[in-house]
This record gives sequence, C-alpha cells and structure tokens, in this order.
Amino acid sequence: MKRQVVSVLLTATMAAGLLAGCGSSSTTTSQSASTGSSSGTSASTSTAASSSSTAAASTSTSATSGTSEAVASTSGSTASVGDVSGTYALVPKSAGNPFNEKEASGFQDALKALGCKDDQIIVSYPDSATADAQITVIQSLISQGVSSIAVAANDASALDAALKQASDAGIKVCTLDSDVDADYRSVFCNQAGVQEIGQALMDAVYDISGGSGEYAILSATSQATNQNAWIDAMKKIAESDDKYADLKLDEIAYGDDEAQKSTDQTQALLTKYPNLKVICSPTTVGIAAAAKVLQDQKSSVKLTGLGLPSEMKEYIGDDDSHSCPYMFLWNPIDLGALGAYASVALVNGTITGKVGDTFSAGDLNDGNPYKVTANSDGASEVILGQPFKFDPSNIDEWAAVY
Ligand code: RAM
Repeated sequence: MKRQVVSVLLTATMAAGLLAGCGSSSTTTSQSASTGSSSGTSASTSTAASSSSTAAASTSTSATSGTSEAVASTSGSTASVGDVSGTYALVPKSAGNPFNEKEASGFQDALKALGCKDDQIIVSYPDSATADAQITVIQSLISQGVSSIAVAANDASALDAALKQASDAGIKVCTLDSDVDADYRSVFCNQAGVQEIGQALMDAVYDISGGSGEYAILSATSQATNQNAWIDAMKKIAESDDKYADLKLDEIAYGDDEAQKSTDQTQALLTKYPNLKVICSPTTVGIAAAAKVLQDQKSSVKLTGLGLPSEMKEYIGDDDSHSCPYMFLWNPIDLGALGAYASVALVNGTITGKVGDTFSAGDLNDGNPYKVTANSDGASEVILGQPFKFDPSNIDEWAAVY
C-alpha cells in the first residue's frame, strides 16, 4: 500500500523532474550497485514499477539480427545503437561512495538492457579517489583489451598519459561526472552545465545566508575536476555581481570524499569561524557528513550543496531542527546510463565525440537523441540535464529513487 502511494507520487514527481531536465532511471538498479543505500533498492523497484514510460522505453536486443545488434526502443520511436559485442568499462572516482555506485548501476543496467552479457561490462573501482589509483585501473583495462573506458576523473591532467596509452591501443575513451583535458577523451558526459551548477549553489548561499555574512565550501579532493570547476564558477559569479558583495568566503576545505575526513573538516570550520553562516558542500559525501555534524550539534550554521536525496532526507527541512533547507543534484543512475550509451556510440563509430554529433540514449532525454555541444572552452560535452532542487516538498519522494 505504502509503495503504491509512493509510486503515484513518484510518477508525478518524475514527470515534473523530466520537465526540469532531471530524468528517471532507464533501468532497475542492480543489487550490487545499491549496497550503500537500502532506500535506493526499494526506490529503484518503485521507479521501474511506477513509470510505464520507463518500462516501455527500456532497450532490447534486436530479435531479428541473431547477432549483437541492439535497438534502443523509446516510446514512439526506435533508434538503433548498433553493435554491442564489445567490452565496456567504467572507472568511477572511488569505491564506497553511494553516488558512484548508483552511477555504476546505471552504466551496467543500460548495457544489460542493450543485450550485453555480464562479462562484457566491467566496473573497476580505484582503491581511493586519486589519479594514481585510477592509472593502475586504466592500465589493467588496457591489458585486458577492453573496447571502451568511461572514467570519472580524479584529476584534470594526471590521467593524460594513461588515457593516451588507451587511445593508442584502439580503446575509445570518454569521461563522465568529472572531466580530463579534452585532448585525452572523445567526449565528456556532463551531469549539468558548470555555469548552471555554480549559479544554483551561489544563489543558495546568498538566499540561505540572507544575502550577507561568512560562508565556507566543503569540497571533495583538491584535484577533483568537477568540484573545482563548480567552485571556480561560484567564485566568478560572486565576483561579477555586486549582489554577492556582502558575502565572504572564509575557506575551501577538502574532505576527500571520505566521510570521516569530511566530518573532521566540518568540525574544524565551525571551530575556526565562529561567525560562519553557511557551508556549501558540492559533493554528496561532504554534504551528508556536514549535515550530520550540524544537526547533531543543533548548530545555527546552515548547509546547502549537492546531495543524494536518500542520504539527506533526515536533514532537509525549513526549521531550526534541520541543517539543510535545500540542495541540488541530478540523477546519478541516468548519468551512468549516458556514459554507457556514449561508450557504445564511440565504439561503433556512430559518434567521434565532436561538437554536433548526435546519438540515441534509450529513454534518457525523453527518448530524444543527445547532441554533443561545446562547453565554455570549446571542448565537447553532452549535458544530461539541469541541476534539480530538493527541498521539503519533494525530498521524501526522491529519497525513494536515489
Ligand atoms: C560526489 C562525487 C561526485 C560528484 C557528486 C556530486 O559523490 O565527488 O563526483 O558528482 O559528489
């Protein structure tokens, strides 16, 4: 009964989310990818069950080909994604981060829905959120002779040599979540525009602080390309408009996407800056750790940033007893699925990753093809959608999805 109610809510909310550019999962989250969050498991079940368009849009292997030709059938249209006989690898940022696990589940399930067998799908987690750990994994994938590598980079340039080695060996390389230098990947699957994310976060700091006072940023690692890009965008926005002149950024702290370090860094910020009003944490690990510290201590410091609804549900609220009035994110399962579709399109030569290329991605993007666009530096990227806001009005429904 409860699940039915949630399903109805989810259907309505996901329709709103799709309008806002935040799509639902194309496939059911696999068991292994949901280990970090029990609500994620039940949520994915509800998602699949509650959205007939999701079910209708699921991909299937072509019955007529007898080979590995796959068709991504969407409500109304059918687009061939071509051959799916390759081996497709994903290298997330690190193990033990539920965001990365959900991204991996989207990657795996999209490929399975295209007809790939388990041994054609490799998810290789590095030991830590460092470039060195990813280089070890990438070199192993090169020696295995995979067809493609999709990587969420822990550094903007430290992976360059390893990725060049992969490309030289004929492996197609794309990035997702966190990019590398454009010369060393074919395309970047970006969750949302950097400028849009920076603007959403800066405006949240402005709004929650009342327009003036001290704030701090609790980031992931100091090398993370995605967090650094969002923080740079926030700084430029703050510098370019007098509206933000009364806000003071005290410090950018780094929790390295580790729960304990993020907890310690939050505590240190509270001790160092007695006048702190807001912490902005553009990482799901950081925001969850900070939320707990602030709420447990009944701190008057408020929080915003990028968080997983399933981890942040108990901290989102408008009153003094909640640490986070609202936050943003996108669908990490869809981001993984987009990485899978981009990998298949690169391996098949449907795209090279240049600006203007288009490719089908199942039911993502409402069943419409994705177009490769140029970012502010002219580098190629595919944008999943817009950052989506989670507040007391929708957190319960979305906590059941991811
Ligand atoms: C963390 C990771 C990931 C980022 C999210 C928002 O889980 O750093 O790269 O996209 O937060």
